[in-house]
Parts: sequence; structure tokens; C-alpha cells
Amino acid sequence: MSTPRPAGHALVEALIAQGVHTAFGVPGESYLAVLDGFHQHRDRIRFIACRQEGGAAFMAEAQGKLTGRPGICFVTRGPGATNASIGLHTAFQDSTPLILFVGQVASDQRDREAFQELDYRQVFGPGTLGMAKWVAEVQSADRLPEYVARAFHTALQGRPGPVVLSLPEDMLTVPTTAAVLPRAVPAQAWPAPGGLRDLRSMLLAAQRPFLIAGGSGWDAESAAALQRFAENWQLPVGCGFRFQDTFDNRHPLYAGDVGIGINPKLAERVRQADLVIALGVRLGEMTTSGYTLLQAPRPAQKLVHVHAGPEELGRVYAADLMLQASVASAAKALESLTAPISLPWAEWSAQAHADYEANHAAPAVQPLDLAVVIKTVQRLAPADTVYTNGAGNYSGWLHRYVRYHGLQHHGRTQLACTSGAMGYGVPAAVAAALLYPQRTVVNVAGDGDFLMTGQELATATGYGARKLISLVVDNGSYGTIRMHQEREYPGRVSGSDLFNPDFAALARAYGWQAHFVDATAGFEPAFAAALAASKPTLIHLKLDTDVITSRTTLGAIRDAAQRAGR
Ligand SMILES: Cc1ncc(C[n+]2csc(CCOP(=O)(O)OP(=O)(O)O)c2C)c(N)n1
Repeated sequence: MSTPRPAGHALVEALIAQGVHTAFGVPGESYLAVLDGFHQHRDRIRFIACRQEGGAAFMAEAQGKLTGRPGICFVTRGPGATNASIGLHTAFQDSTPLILFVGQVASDQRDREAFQELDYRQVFGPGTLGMAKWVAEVQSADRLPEYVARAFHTALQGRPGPVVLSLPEDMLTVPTTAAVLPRAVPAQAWPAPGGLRDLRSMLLAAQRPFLIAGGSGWDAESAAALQRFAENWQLPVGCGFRFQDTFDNRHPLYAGDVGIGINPKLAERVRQADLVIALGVRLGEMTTSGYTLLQAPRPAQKLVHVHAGPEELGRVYAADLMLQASVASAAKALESLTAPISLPWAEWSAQAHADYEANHAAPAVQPLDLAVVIKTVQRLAPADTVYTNGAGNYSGWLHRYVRYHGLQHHGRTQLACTSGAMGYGVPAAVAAALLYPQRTVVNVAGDGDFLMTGQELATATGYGARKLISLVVDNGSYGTIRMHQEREYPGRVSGSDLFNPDFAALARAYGWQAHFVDATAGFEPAFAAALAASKPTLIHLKLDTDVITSRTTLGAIRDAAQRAGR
């Protein structure tokens, strides 16, 4: 029992009890009592007011990725909730714990299609193709702590993901004495001993094994255990799409990222493997190169799939062995599997890493070389720098050239959505800069991508972000779409040209520093100045549209399509 206070205050107390010190959102009159609770407890928790709910939800998603605890987002009813849906979808596809609190119409107005009313259960799922693991409306002030605690457990347990709690306006003002519940400690599923024995036998029978690691739920301990498992068995390790910081990219067993724009040699290696162990990854379309690296539903390779969510096991692939276990416990169990003294695949593993290293060599590009830009960033920026990006071809340079350190070293250093949502990178970077002010954050955005959520530069300025740098790659195009157009309809450009503002001037208007760079030599001084600056910096990178990926040009794609008679 607590002393009576409005349910809105009790909600904020429940968040504090869960260890939350930052929430992201856009205010609404539908949840004034909660905002008042934030005011009441302002010495222990802060509410970051964002400029659009999509940005707020992306920030909460990034919070979930970075902290491993549910990101917290507050939005108002209908328009606020629908704006936030992109962040929910991203959290769902990325298996990121997140709780979206939505102000709801008063209970006595329910089902009249009252002002901005929506039925969140209908809109957001739940389901295995929905946008939330659980959607509920809190009817009773006294049961609010119960709902909040369940929301945390649901977001964290099994396959992590988003939860939506709808909060009727009148419920939030009702006084309650209900005590808040203790911090949620998620239950961890351990792999069954028999399954581990089978996995060991499969390893002993293999000639060309390959490990793909990724997904969510990793922590420093389990990432270190993963590395020891790989070392014990000398396994080549690839990271799933946009989970590149799961395994240390500098390690001699690292083989590269099994994602979009995959190194062709790595793709071939995965196809040639006789045993693939997928640890924590969903084996989605991007990680499997459209379900071709592993043929769906029955791969040519022997497949072991380890995942926390039973609904993911056997969903696409008929794996030879399926283990339901959280990644944290699975990695620790796997490192205890004893390996024989000699293993037949030493050359296979060494070559996998040699292929990864060779993929770092890049032919020079004039006048602005993005490979050099990314390598310069990593050479100058601190080791624990957080890299963020949204969707677009520009991200291919990050995927290829950043050597992410394993998350046992500095926690997560890659914030990038597997959902491929444009606009993710800027808010993710703002969230990282506000949550970890001592760390440097580098966002790389396309010109299309940047302007989807660029208004969150104001949030960064307003809340005092400092070590934040955004590189905007301006090729005057929704380049990814242009690339597909040239491949399918060569020469017929439609809807993919962009008409851009002066990005540097725009950034200055938000109170940022800014530089314009259109040649490689100009980048290093601009980036060094950004690192030394006491406020955020945008670097506008002007790139020729023809430079469409780190491997080919638009012209080459168009010519090939024309030759093929398209
Ligand atoms: C929210 C959202 N809308 C549309 C798309 C489809 N889409 C994928 S990449 C892309 C173009 C990205 O353009 P830009 O940010 O300029 O990067 P570029 O591809 O030119 O490097 C589009 C429109 C998407 N992934 N997400």
C-alpha cells in the first residue's frame, strides 16, 4: 500500500521502480496526469519531448537496443499513436523491448469514435506478423502496477519486442494506493541438455561449420561466452543483418556480416557450409539473402537454430535441431561444450577471415570516397562510438567498412534497424547522445533518410546533446529506389529524384555546427573539428548520384539492364 496519488503519478513511480530514468514522447491532453507525474518525480526521471511521435518511438527503440531494457515512449491517442507506429514495427521486426503508452479517450466516451479514438488492440496486433507482442487497456487505477510489470516482462521475455498499453484519460486521475511492483528480471530459457549433446555430435561430424550470431538479448557476459565457444571450436562467425556488433569484427574468426550487400565470398561460404548454427537470429529475408543462402524451407546445409521464441523455431526453416533458449543462456551453455584437440576446418576458418579482410580493400572513388570517409571516422572516433543509420544504399558503406567491436567491450555500438525503416538513424543517434552523454555518436544518413526525422535535431539541441555528429550523404536521390529502377526499367527515372535544402544551413538553424564536404581531402579536417566541438555537428557530404553502392555504379547497372534487353 502506498499513500494515495493519482494513477498517472503511480505510473511514473512504477517506471522508476523498473529502473527507468528517461522516457521519450510527444505530449497530449489525453495523459496530462502522467505528465504531472513526471513533474512530481523530475529529480529521478525525465521526459524528453520530441518533435514527432515517429522520432520519439525510434528514440525509445534505440533505448531498448542500447540498454537491453524496454525503451519507453508516451504518445497521445489516434494521431500520436499512428505516428508512433513506425517505431513499434521496428521494435517488432528487430526484437527490441519497448513499451508504448498511449493516452486514450475517457472510458465513458469509449466506442463512440470519440475525438481521436482508436482501438489499439485492433490496430497494433498482437500476432506473429503484428506490431506488438501484447496490447492492453488499463481499466482500473488499482491494477496499473500489475499491467506495467507485465508489460516489462512481456517486452523482455522470449523473443523480446514491443508492448502497447492504452491509458483511458479518466483512469489516470483516479487516486490509488496500489504499490508498485519490483523491477522485472526476465526469465531465461536454457537449452535442454539432450539438445546440447546433439549439437556437439553435429559439430563433430561437420567439415565446414559456420556460425551466424545476432538477434537481441545479448549482454557483455553472453557475448564473451559466444567468443569463447567460437574459439573452443575454431568456428568462423558471421553476424546477422544489422547485428554486426554481436561478435568482435577484429577477431581472427570473424567472417563478416551476413546481411544486405553481403560480401559475395561470404555468401558462397555460407552456401558451401555443411553445418550452420544460427544463434539468436531469426534467419529473416535480409540475413538469408532472400531465403537463398539457406534454401527455405529445407536448407541444403545441416541447420541448428537457437532462438528464445518458440514461434520462431520451425517458422520458416525445418532445422535439423531446434533449441529454444535465450541467447544469454545459450551462449553460456555452448561455451561449456568440450571440443576435440584437433579440428579439420582450420583452413576454412582462416580463409573466412581472410575474405573479410580482403573485402575492406576498396577501389578509389573521385572526388568523394565514402570508403575513406567511413575509415577516417573509425580511425579518429573513440572506440566506444555508437554508429547509427536508417535505410538506404549509403548504409552499405557502414556495413562494409566499420569494424564493430564485440558488445562485451563497450555494449552495443550499432543502432540500425533490421526493419529497414528510413528515418531511424537521426532519432536513434539523439537518444544515444542523451542516454550516454560521455560517448561519441555518429549518425550516417541519406538525404532522403535524413529529412524523414531531421526535425529531431531540435530535440538534441534542446536537451543539450553534445558529442553527436551526423553525416548526410546527399546524392540528390532516393538512391536505393533509383538503383532498382535502373535495373528493372533502365533510363526511366520516376519519383526518385530529390530536391534538397542546404543541409548545413538547416543544421545551423537548429543550433548545430555544420560543414560542407564534396572532396575526400575535406572530410578529415571537418570530422576532426566535429569531434572537438562542444555542440552537435552536421557534415553535408555531396556525392555524385552515379556512386550508388560500394561495389558498382548506376551507369553500370543501367548498361547491364539495357544489354539484357529490359
Ligand atoms: C519509411 C520508409 N519509406 C520508404 C522506404 C523505401 N526506401 C528504401 S531505401 C529508400 C531510399 C533511401 O534514400 P536515401 O536516404 O537518400 O539513401 P540512398 O539510397 O540514396 O543512399 C526508400 C525510399 C523505406 N525503407 N522506409
